[in-house]
Amino acid sequence: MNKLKKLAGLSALTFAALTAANAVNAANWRYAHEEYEGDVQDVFAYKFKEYIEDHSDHTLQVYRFGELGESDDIMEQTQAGILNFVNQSPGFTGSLIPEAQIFFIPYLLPTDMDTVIEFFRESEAINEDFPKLYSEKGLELLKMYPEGEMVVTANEPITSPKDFNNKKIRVMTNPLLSETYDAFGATPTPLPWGEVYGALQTNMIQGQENPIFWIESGGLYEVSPHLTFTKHGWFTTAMMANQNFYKGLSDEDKKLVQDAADYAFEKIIVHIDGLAERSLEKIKEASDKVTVTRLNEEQIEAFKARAPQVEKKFIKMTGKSGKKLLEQFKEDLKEVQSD
Ligand code: 6CS
Repeated sequence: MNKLKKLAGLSALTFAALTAANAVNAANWRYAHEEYEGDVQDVFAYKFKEYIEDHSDHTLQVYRFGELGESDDIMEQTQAGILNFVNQSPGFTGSLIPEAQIFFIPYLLPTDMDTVIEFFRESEAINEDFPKLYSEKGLELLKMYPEGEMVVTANEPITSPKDFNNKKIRVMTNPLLSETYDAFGATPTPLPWGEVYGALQTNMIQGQENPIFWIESGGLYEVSPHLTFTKHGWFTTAMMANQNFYKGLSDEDKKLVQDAADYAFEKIIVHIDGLAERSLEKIKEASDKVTVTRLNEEQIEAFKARAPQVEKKFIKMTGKSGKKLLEQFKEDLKEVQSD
């Protein structure tokens, strides 16, 4: 064999060895979320995947709603280490982390989108306190982000707490959200997502709350056509990793994961800008039964007046830790609102 051939042989061998080493180091991570193709959590997941796959040899498999079960199922699978990443909304995390219910104290978060986004970026409660609370449950919190303003849909327009009388309103499965709807005058009915459309269709429940994009994508307006903007809150969600998995990553991969979450967050902020307006247009085009009611200040006051009793329940449910978190939350809100 001449020298050149030998070298070529060697480099081919080295190349093959290096490729094999990369293949050994390259992992296929699993990530589940609670929504459908093209929805906010799906866009986040695919942006996260794009970053991971563009910046490493790792691959990411995304599972959407229903592929691995309900929200509680994908959380269990993540805690058990079967999944590496999960997007679970605080609406379903209340039994695991009671403090996550803070998002269901009505009228705590403002509805102005720029302020909400700044709050999520800057808040100490979001970026420092919550990661500690999730960590106690074996979860590495990577991002909390807003999906859209909450809107009530019902079988009639709602303009006052009186209109909620005798209406069963579906809530996500956290006890504080039940307190909120109880305070609003309704009969709260906790249900997992998979049962909501059917329950509305069969009149087992008479309403529910969700952001507009979800009311459109899930077709909720077909069975619950009266939309009311109450301005009482935002749908917030959280993306996290199994903590043992995360802690076992190299520093380089930890940074990759953090950077991918930051990248997906920036993309999602752009994605949700104007999303509610676009979704509402689609709803109006698809149905002539839909009505849209935007409460005026006086009407809002009637609901707002009932918020303090929910706040008290939150403190009762979460004790010292919840009280401290709420104080921090309010301080952070004050800071972004005074800018
Ligand atoms: O209402 C729900 O249960 C669902 N809503 C949204 C916006 N995302 C996922 C969640 O399961």
